[in-house]
Amino acid sequence: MKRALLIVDVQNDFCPGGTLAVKDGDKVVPVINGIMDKFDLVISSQDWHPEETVHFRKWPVHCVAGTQGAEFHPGLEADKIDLELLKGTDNKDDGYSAFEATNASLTDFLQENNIQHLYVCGLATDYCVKASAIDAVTQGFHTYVITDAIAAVNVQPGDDEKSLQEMYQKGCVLMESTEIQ
Ligand code: VGL
Ligand code: ZN
Repeated sequence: MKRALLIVDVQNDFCPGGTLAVKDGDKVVPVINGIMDKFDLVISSQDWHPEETVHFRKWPVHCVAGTQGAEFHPGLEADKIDLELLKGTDNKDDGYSAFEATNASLTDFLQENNIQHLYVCGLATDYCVKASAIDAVTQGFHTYVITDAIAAVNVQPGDDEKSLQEMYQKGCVLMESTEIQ
């Protein structure tokens, strides 16, 4: 049984002080650092937008490719990442899911490395974590969402709970980091 950790969008702009800061976004960092060594492979995604995109009609400008806001949170142990995916690079769509990355195919990478179990953490619960986890389970991967290693935008209060429910309904397993063997 081989398993991989997918770290979604742990980037400066989604952390306190960033342009699309998620409440407690930075709190996921030590939790993620503490579990990275448990996995055969570690994969990250980064929101990597062009300066002008339809995405910025609904969101403040964030994670523009190559800017400091698009960098990983400085506390993340990024040297342990085996594959860095970039997504949201197109100017015509949101690109929420790590499976929509444009620099590499997550599906191909998982298949080539015989990964059947994908553990998802990072930011934000209600957008990119949700989209990535649902794509993973839909593609047939055993998919786990690490509930103490995610944080939500919560445009509407309760979006976090709704998102967890939706992921669970689609077949994702919800678990805490302490339950990972
Ligand atoms: C995200 C809103 C806009 C995310 C990205 O990473 O969840 N959310 N762009
Ligand atoms: Zn974005």
